[in-house]
Amino acid sequence: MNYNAIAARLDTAAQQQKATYQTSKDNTYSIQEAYAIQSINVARRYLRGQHRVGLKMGFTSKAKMEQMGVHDLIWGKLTSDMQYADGGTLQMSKFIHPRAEPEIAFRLKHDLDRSITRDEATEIIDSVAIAIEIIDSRYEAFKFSLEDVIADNCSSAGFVLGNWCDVQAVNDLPITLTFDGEVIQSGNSNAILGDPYQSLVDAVRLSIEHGEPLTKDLIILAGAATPASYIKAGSSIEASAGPLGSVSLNIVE
Ligand code: OOG
Ligand code: MG
Repeated sequence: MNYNAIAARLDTAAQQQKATYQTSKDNTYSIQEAYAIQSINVARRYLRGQHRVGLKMGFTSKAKMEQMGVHDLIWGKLTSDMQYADGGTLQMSKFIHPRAEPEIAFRLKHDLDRSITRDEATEIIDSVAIAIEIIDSRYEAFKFSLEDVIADNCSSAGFVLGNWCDVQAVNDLPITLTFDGEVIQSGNSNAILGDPYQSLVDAVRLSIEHGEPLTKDLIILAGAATPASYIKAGSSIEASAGPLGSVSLNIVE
């Protein structure tokens, strides 16, 4: 398998907004190989001057696993070009077939070179926020195997953060996604691994296992508590989660 060629094909698909075929259709590859391809894929963004601003956890809820037909926790990188301002504008033409999902975000208080326990989770962050993640699979029809989606940097394409709030319990919060004021998705934060802070614990563990320790100020998206919904030009989308408030994006052509 030519990792470089697969990474280049996925990166080009993202840059040209043109979907590509699933590598798994004619190749068997391992999760480990898929992460090796993801690294090359993301490194191409770094070479273009972007930098790592965070990471995102995927398939941390049953709702997401069932929607996409895959059943394992995955993680991808968030780069500087993916971040949008709250209330800002997102241009559909920069994406292939983008979907939005409501998420919870954490911000790291300091560098971390070891795994943490659940009890330590609230001590390693300085804030929490509501977020919207924009995912945009580079595969045709938004269909993939677990290896395919990992190689594709877990569909990472965009994100927007609400106001940073003081560290607090984020359990049992109602989470909703609205399009033009209409509720499109609703769920509960406990759908994220039974406890959104568990997603943070797993993010730290994965970063240590992969030899890419996390650093101060990195953002961690805990994974969606609800299925994702396709967005369309002309709408205003908003996510909210009780005390964390809300965050919005305007979608244009
Ligand atoms: C993969 C990304 C999954 C989440 O929050 O579970 C994800 C996808 O669904 O395309 O971001
Ligand atoms: Mg997500």
